[in-house]
Amino acid sequence: MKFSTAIVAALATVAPAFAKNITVVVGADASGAPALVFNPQVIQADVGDFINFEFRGGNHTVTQSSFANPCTQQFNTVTQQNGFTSPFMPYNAASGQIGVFTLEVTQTANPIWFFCARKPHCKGGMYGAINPPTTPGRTFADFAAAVPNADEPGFGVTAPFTPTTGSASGSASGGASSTSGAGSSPSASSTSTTTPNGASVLSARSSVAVVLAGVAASLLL
Ligand SMILES: *[C@@H]1O[C@H](CO)[C@@H](O)[C@H](O)[C@H]1NC(C)=O
Ligand SMILES: *[C@@H]1O[C@H](CO)[C@@H](O)[C@H](O)[C@H]1NC(C)=O
Ligand SMILES: [Cu+2]
Repeated sequence: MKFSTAIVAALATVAPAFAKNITVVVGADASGAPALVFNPQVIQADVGDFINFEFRGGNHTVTQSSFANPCTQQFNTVTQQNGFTSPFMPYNAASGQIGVFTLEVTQTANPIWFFCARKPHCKGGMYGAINPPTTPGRTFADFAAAVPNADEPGFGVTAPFTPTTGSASGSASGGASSTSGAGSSPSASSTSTTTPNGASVLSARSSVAVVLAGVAASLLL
């Protein structure tokens, strides 16, 4: 039985009726054993979808990075905001208690790159993307290929990230025309930046949803 916080429930009430819940398992493999994974690693989501990161092993974060710096939390120099991050979300094997970190997708024009900020987990495989482009040179495979040589400073360190402004003439070939930061939450921050180069901007709201108790992990997987 899963319980969500009032914050998540409030977001859900304003989401489109067709919004999907997408589960991403963090920190455990298919058998439930601890592993340095996000599963699935690549997520296709529509506006209004909720992505629920379920922390089922170890002690990890999900933190927004950028194409240029796949293992560093982004700092958007235009909005002066950090990319999203969860706190450290430790799995409690004794109780079976998991943490759930929920993002609501508010745009699909720009990809959302993410990683675990517990060094050296990013280079160990804990990175992923929401709606990565198919533009050659900007794909998830390109992002993944950059990870081994990326800086990985660990939790709490940010890297400047400057999105290309929406006045650029080119539009993304990943299928997007424009970004609407359709704010459906009073606490939402959103951006409306078109990035022809496919770099990510802050584009999702986050909230920490707690947590359930007393359910055996094997039943959850
Ligand atoms: C998604 O999850 C929320 C919160 O648990 C729930 O209220 C909503 O009905 C779910 N939506 C769908 C389409 O399953
Ligand atoms: C999770 O990791 C953080 C950062 O190292 C640490 O502060 C926290 O105590 C850890 N939690 C548990 C339950 O191990
Ligand atoms: Cu981790």
